[in-house]
Amino acid sequence: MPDTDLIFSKKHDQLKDFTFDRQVVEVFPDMISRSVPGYNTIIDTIGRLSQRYVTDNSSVYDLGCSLGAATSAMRKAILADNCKIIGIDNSPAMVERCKIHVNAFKGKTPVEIIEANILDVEITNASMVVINFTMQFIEPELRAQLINKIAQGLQPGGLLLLSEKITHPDQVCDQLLIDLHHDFKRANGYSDLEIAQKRTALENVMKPDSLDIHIDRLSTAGFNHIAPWFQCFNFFSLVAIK
Ligand code: GEK
Repeated sequence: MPDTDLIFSKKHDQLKDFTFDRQVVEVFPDMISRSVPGYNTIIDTIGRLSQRYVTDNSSVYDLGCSLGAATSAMRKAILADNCKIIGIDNSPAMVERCKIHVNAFKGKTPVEIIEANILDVEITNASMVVINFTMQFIEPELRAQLINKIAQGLQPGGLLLLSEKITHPDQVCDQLLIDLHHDFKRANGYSDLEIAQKRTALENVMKPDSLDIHIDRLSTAGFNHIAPWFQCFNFFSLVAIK
């Protein structure tokens, strides 16, 4: 059983910006599954997609891998030979714990977990790239550069899986989706105080785009086939094929 996320359960006099530090690492599996609608479905689907799209002699990237949930799902599912999975995260505490999680299982596909900024790493010979709820933490003006780099590093026919929290351009719909997400968190045991304090802590750190902006950015980068396959409230996941 993962430790329960109680980080924002007490009133903080001064809220600091949210960071992926050791305290977050301790409760991360509980935090993400109680906060992100459809998280487990998305992780399962990443595994299924890797079985279909990962090709022999290629690389697979998990950008912002946290504790390696997507990496592990792909490692279990990949059938192709002579591939490797590269998981990248810039939080030292996440990387340290991720290595322990990943090394606890053996699999035919080797995994390398690297501590780095995903903006700085090279992507080459990739058949699949996953960026699962990480782009929202990248400065908006740097997102096109990241997507262009992924598009260039993917083989023709390669697949990008992108999941993000989104905003809705219509204010009424946006507020409704936010309210429904907060209801989801309340139903999963978070109090109004926890929801409000986490929201404030994330304000300067997480900057969601609209679905249209994501799709435009992917088309401009040269992805020929784009399909949002999952949406629940203000969270979505899409596949983009080069
Ligand atoms: C999962 N994908 O479980 N470079 C590298 N890592 C980064 C950067 C960056 N510039 N910015 C943020 N991160 C995971 C969940 S969590 C999503 C992803 C969430 C990392 C950050 O350290 C954290 O581990 C991850 O991106 C975002 O499928 O918590 O909402």
